[in-house]
Amino acid sequence: MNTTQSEKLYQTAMEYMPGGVNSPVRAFGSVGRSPLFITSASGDRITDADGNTYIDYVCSWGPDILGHAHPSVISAVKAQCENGLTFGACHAGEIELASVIRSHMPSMELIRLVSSGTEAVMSAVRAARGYTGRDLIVKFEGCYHGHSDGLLVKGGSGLLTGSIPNSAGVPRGFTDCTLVAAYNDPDSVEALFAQHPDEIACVIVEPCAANMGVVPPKPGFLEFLREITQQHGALLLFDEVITGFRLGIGGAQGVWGITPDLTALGKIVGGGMPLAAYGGRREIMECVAPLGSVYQAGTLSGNPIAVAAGLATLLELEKHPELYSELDTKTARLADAARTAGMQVNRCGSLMTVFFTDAEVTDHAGAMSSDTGAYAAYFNYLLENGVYTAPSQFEAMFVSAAHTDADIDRTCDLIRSYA
Ligand code: KE4
Repeated sequence: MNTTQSEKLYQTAMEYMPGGVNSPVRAFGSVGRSPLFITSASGDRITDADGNTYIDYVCSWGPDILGHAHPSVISAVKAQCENGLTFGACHAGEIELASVIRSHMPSMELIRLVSSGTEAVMSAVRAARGYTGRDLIVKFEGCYHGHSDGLLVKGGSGLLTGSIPNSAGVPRGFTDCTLVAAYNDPDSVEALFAQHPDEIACVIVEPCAANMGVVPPKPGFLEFLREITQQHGALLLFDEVITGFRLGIGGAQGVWGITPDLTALGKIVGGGMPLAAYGGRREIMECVAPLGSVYQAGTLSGNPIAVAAGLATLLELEKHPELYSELDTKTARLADAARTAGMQVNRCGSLMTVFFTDAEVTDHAGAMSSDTGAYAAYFNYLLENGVYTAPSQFEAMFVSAAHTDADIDRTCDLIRSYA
């Protein structure tokens, strides 16, 4: 496969951007090759600077659930562009998008639009602290919630101590209020509440983890989190940046029938444009400025172009409810092919990860036991054969409505023939 142009572009990019990229995972560091530079995408295909076309299972890390360049989204964005790109003022589209979001996630009684998942989660955590008057938060090892300082942590020794930063540039004090539990391990959460009664503002969780590879919640785990937070006056914050509108039109909270106090959304809700959102119970969100004293703001929050893309995407999802069962069937076929090839597979709806380990992966430790070198070889085998999957073991494959049966079949054949 000729990737000469991408390699040239990469060399030049490194003169301008750290590692030549604007987000680390794009650097292909863990799969041992220089990154592709993409020039165009349509449906379930992307094309790189050398003219190579791939069946795309990254889907821009989730936003492209309809496939790339969906006509309805493109026309909505083009139409809005003619009216101006940004006003820094209120516009009716914000109301329409917020009302569509709330119609599918009624737990989000009040909603604030922002520009990235990181911003959504960071702001929701601040709202939780402002509302409860408590400082501590609990997150789970292996879950990723964006790059705000207090969430760039790894478990302290034995998990019961304050966390330690897992990024340079984050002062130790910024993570002292972040406690880390083990995903799918209720005892680790019980222990933190026992040690810090009445001090925990919220528990933040990916309702289906997808940043250590896909690790679904064990039966009862989310219900347990709902109960223990209610018992202790803490809030439950669902980070649905990936699962929102992905697992169903009502997100993970719709699939499992759990009402969180706060939700963060991203990716699909912006339809491929920089838009995310957080929201929750009215009395919590009424703490947010200008109503309340929790400050949060953004020049491009609720940007008209991003709102147009997000709204067009959600309206398409509403028009085609059958899409979710079709996504489930397509992804189940990919999972079956991977299991036939001897891989460990975790799947939740149209999210999937293959692991190269003998043991079932149900938590961070299990994910870390997988052979990342074997994953890199698998990634490159698929890429050389025209299939672009996540360039990291600890990410997810995303399937879109645009993935044709022929392309799913072709991918399954490739996976099955991978020995
Ligand atoms: P952004 O700031 O990247 O829009 O969203 C942060 C975020 C928050 N919560 C969850 C559950 C997320 O998965 C993310 C971001 N996801 C990664 C991929 N796992 C984005 C890709 C990247 O970092 O380049």
